Amino acid sequence: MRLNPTETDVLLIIDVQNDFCPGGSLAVDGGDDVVPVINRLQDHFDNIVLTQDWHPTDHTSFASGHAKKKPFESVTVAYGDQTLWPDHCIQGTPGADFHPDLNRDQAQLTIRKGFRAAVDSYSAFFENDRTTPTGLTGYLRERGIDRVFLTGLATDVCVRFSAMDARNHGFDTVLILDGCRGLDEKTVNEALTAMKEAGVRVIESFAVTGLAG
Ligand code: VGL
Ligand code: ZN
Repeated sequence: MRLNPTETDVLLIIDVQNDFCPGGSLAVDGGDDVVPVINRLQDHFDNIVLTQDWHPTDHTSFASGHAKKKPFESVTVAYGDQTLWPDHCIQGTPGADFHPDLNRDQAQLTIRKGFRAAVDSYSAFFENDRTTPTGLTGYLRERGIDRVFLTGLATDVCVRFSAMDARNHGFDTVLILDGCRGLDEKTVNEALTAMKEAGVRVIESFAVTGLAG
């Protein structure tokens, strides 16, 4: 069935940044493949919001700041477990820039997240302490938006957390599978199961654009 987004829908484009694309410090396999898919989708939406992972150099999620810790290990911080990552998306660096081919002319808002040194933020809605809002819920509500379509990177981290929070806030939530790529096959599958259980609808971009691939 063809979906026709209206003015009460938003396309949310999560973290399509150089560091998450091939050649970047936290590269997702095929991360740049989402760019043409997302660019085609944008013609079908009145409302488009970007997120940008935006960390200070001493960010708590960087393994480099924790003695004897390596990327992908975890530590306990004030709000619980935090996975450690290679340094990535440092404010003002090329790695934090959006992929150069991503069309950004139609986006109405960029939400930057993870800018507090002591708190990571995977979700577009809430930081990892699960209590600090980014303001996105209020923005969408005030604009009368009730359905969120998700695309971007990474399926198993920031896309997953954003989709779950969208559901928890009562938005109809749709994941556009070919507009997303993940870090790891196993955690991508876990993420898809968890999202579907939470009521997230999973589609291919074809359902919106009518175009294959
Ligand atoms: C992300 C790990 C750390 C993401 C951001 O965008 O999925 N993953 N920071
Ligand atoms: Zn990050």
